[in-house]
Amino acid sequence: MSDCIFCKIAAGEIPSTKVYEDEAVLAFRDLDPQAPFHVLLIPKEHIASAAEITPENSGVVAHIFEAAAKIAREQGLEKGFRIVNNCGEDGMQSVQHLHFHMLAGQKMGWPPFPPQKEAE
Ligand code: DGP
Repeated sequence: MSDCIFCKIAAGEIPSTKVYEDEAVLAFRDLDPQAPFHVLLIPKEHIASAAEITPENSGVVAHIFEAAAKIAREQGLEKGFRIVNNCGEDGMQSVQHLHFHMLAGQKMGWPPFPPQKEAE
């Protein structure tokens, strides 16, 4: 996808701080970190969102989770981490290329959204 920021990062056309790379997956530091450790894991192939995962392309998702476990070992994240995928408008996805946020270095909050008042 010629106008996709994350395709450009994967192609090396936009610089990023890489944490992990192999033939199918890239992990790089988020521009706007929300935790002491915050990287984005992306497939190099363009998949627009989690809603576009199919039997044909789902293998790369397993590959991304393997990469995350490797990163956790390499970066000393033995206390744990959180992986988040934002999908679509309600999921607050802002970049339309599948990505997983890997957050660590502090205790995470839950739930990840303000409590909503129930409809009366
Ligand atoms: P989301 O809101 O889930 O679509 O997350 C998109 C994330 O991508 C957001 O945390 C900021 C990050 N981001 C956007 N543009 C760039 C960029 O050019 N470089 C880097 N490193 N991160 C970016």
